[in-house]
Amino acid sequence: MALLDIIVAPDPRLKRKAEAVTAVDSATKKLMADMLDTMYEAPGIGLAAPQVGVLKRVIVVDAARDEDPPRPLKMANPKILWASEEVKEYEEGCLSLPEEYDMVKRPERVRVRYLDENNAAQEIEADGLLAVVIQHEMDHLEGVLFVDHISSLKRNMILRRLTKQKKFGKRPAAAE
Ligand code: K1U
Ligand code: ZN
Repeated sequence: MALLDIIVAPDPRLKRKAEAVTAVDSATKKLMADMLDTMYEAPGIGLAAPQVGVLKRVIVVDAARDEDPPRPLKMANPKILWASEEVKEYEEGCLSLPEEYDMVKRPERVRVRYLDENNAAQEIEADGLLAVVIQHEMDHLEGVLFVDHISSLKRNMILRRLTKQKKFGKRPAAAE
């Protein structure tokens, strides 16, 4: 197991488009396993390869509820085949935007085709939190962050806060 460093915004590496994998080989399979370990350790419910500095179209997701068994998904070259017209708003977070959250509207249901860790083509239909997280992670593959879906006023506030944190260190804990 290897834990990978998660890139924190603002960082130009989070704004680049990732490249398709030609096939899920042993290196991609190891990347998927390391990303999943990194995601659970963070802790998070999704992670995209560009967040760990790898510009490949690979994401991992586990949106199972705490009381349910883990349901990890490892996906290469995910493609949305269909998205519902109905949209739903959900409060999103991002491991690359620590402690920042905001409401984002996305299609409520999506059908997605991808290559699994064994290079086999799979299709799933997702709704609820799973649909939110898959779409959020797929945005990372295009260099898009959840703050790109909100007003420029809020986005700039969040990015300014994160820039300050990088310059001066992490926010102090609230006084007791
Ligand atoms: O950085 C990421 O892309 C991961 C992100 C995924 C996500 C969460 C919520 C809505 C959309 C996308 C996270 O995992 S942020 C952390 C988080 O939400 C969480 C952490 C532990 C338990 C439950 C949730
Ligand atoms: Zn994210």
